[in-house]
Order: sequence, then structure tokens, then C-alpha cells
Amino acid sequence: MVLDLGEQPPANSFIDQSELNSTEPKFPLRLFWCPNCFLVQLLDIVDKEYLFKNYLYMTSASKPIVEHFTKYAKEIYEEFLQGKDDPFVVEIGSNDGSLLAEFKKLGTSILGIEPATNLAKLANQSNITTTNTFFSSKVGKEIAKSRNASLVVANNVIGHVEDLQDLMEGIKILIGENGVFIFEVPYLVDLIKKLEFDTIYHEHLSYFSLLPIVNLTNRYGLEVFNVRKQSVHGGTIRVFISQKNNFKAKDSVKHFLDEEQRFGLSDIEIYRIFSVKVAEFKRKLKTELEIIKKENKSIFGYGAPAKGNVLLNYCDIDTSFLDYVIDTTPLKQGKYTPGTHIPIFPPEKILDKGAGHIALLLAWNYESEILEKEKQFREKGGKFLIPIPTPIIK
Ligand code: DWN
Repeated sequence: MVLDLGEQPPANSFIDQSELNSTEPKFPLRLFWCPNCFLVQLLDIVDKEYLFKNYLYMTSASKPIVEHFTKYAKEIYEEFLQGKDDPFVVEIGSNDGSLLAEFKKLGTSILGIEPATNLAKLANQSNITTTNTFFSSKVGKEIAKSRNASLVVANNVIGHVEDLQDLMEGIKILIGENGVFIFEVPYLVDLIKKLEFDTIYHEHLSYFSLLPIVNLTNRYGLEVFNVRKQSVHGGTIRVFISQKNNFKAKDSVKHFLDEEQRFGLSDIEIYRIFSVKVAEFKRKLKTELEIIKKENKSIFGYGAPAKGNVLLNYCDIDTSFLDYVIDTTPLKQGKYTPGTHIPIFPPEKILDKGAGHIALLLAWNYESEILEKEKQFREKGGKFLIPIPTPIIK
């Protein structure tokens, strides 16, 4: 074990007013590192039905992510699908269909696989054909019976999957001889470098660097032929996989593996140092908040991301510090943060706010977009407290 964030409620288990006095399920949140394959992972597994059947995170609630996916679809279409006869794109964990809608606009056939019943319904209502189920080798085989996928995409999903072996088996069948599998996952090097400990929560079972992905992929006669760094979600890698020898492997694969070796991911020491820094972070943030409270300023949470709930619960930040949280997601508004019970309001709540108000930026991964968007709040004297990687007021 390399880090223990204590017993926490699942990061997306927002609660209704009627549940404020009932006990909330909490589970151990502990990070482990495998000295053989170097995969950083959780071993305390929370049932996936419980976590994902009704899911409140919606891709479309974050404009920067929708913009990222529009670019993503165009890039990948031009690189792999243009000119193909009726290319077929399957997305695993397709959420509300935001990315598939972009591929549909480009003229491909599409199919979403989404376990959250509420999100699959929304996607189907927007004519994004979505099957409400978890992906598995069985589902992969079923789809491949009628046709192979030219492209399978999975963004911020693979880390959520418990049975990685079954996943790879299903992917191998689904992409057939010529398809490609492209996925994005948060990058472990960024998590460590930028102290993004709040991205550790029960939904995320694996915290990937490239080496364990290469080891897993090779076991299925598949090959990582390219890797590209992305800046979203605090830093992710986009990994390109196909059947062995379909594509000449780019230098990027060796570059990432060498960098990871140099960074020391295969040595337990780097994780011990990380764990000490996380404890230091808690002290620093609480001191900062206590100073602000002493100055009689009002503090609120900006964004109600899953990671924000990990930070609030780990640092014991509740309504004694934050008066409320604002968030653009309709499904989260009117609810309360899990464990800390802070009320969530629509963003309009801060339209009249300015001097004497501090926004704790829980959605720090959108810092540039949000500080730009809230120019008026800042011109009126409102300030942002950016918590990660170290608390700073802007
Ligand atoms: O892996 C996952 C990532 C990709 O998305 C999932 N397990 C769950 C989720 O994590 P998250 O909730 O930390 O993701 P975000 O995209 O960082 O969440 C941002 C939150 O902030 C959303 O609830 C939307 C909200 N928001 C806002 O209120 N104002 C976002 C923006 C950009 C804004 O301007």
C-alpha cells in the first residue's frame, strides 16, 4: 500500500436533502502498487452496479471537454476512418453520447455502450444508439457477430474496469483484423508530478502508466503502436492499439517507456514521497482556509467534480468552511456533496458576488477556461483559491 485516503463515500454519490440524516456507505480508499507489473491500483473494489447504474457525471456539462472531443473525433476520423466504406465506431462508456455525436456528424455508423441507465436513456433520446450495459468479451463477441468495429474508443473508462483481461479479449474480437482501439486514461506521471491525489477514488481502479498497458496488450497479440499526451483532466495519455504488425510502432512508445523508467515508476520510493506530500497538502490547505475564514470572507466550492469530493472528504472540509458549491450539471444541482453535505447550486448563484468572496476551485483541471469565464467575478474583487498542486490564490 502506498497511500491511504481513509474511509470515503463514492465520489459521485451525491445525496438528496431527504438523505442528509441517513448513514452514507463509506469504503476504504487505499492505493496499492504492484512490484511485479508496476500497475498502481485499488484493491478495495466497490460494486460497479452500485457505482455506475445511475451516474451523475455528464460529459456535456463541461464545455472544454465537449470541445476536446470535437477535436478528437475530427483528428481520429481523418487519421483512420476517412475514405473507408461505412466506418463503424463503437464507444465504451459513451456517457451522454457527446463524442459519438461528433463521429455521427462525420458520417460514421456509431454504437454506444453505457452502463448508466439514466445516461443511456439521454443518449438514445438524442438519437445516439446506445446499449445500456457494461462492456465485456460477451458484448464484444455479440457485436462482432454482425460486424467488426473500424474503431473502438474508450475515454476515462479503462481505469474503471475491474476485469482488464476480459476487456482486452472483447476488444480483440470487436476490432477484428483491421480495426483500431484508441483510449484515453489519466496519466500516472502527471498524477504524481502535480499531486493530483483527489483523482484517486473508487471508480478509478487502475492508475495507468504505459508499461502495464504494453504488458497487458501484448498478452492478447495486440500492440500499442502510438501514444499521445493530452492536457485534459490534469493530464492524460491517448493510447493507440491494433493487432500486432498492422501499424509500424511510432517512436512515441519507446519514448514514454524510457521516460517512465527515468521518472522512477518502478521504484516504491516515488510513491512514499508522494504520500508524504499528500499529508502536507492537507495541512497547507486547511491553514489557508482558516486564514480566509478569520478575514470573514465567504468561501464556496466552484464545480462539484468527483475529485472535489475526495479532496473535501480527505481534508475534512464541510459547511464549516464552504457555504455552498456551484455546478453546471443539472443532475447535481439541488443535491448535497457526499460525506460533507454541502448544498449544490446552479452557477447563477455567484452572479452578484465579488469582493469578499473566494471560490475554492474544485474543478482545477479547467482553471484557464473557468478563470476566463468568471472575469466579471474577479473584476469585482472575487478571488480563486486553486488547490492543486499547491494552494494558491489568484
Ligand atoms: O473519470 C472521470 C472523469 C473523466 O470525469 C469520471 N470517473 C468522473 C468525472 O470526474 P470529475 O467529476 O472529476 O470530472 P470533471 O470533468 O473534472 O468535473 C467537472 C465538474 O465541474 C462537472 O460537474 C461540471 C462542473 N463544471 C462547472 O461547474 N463549471 C465544469 C466547468 C468546465 C465549469 O465551467
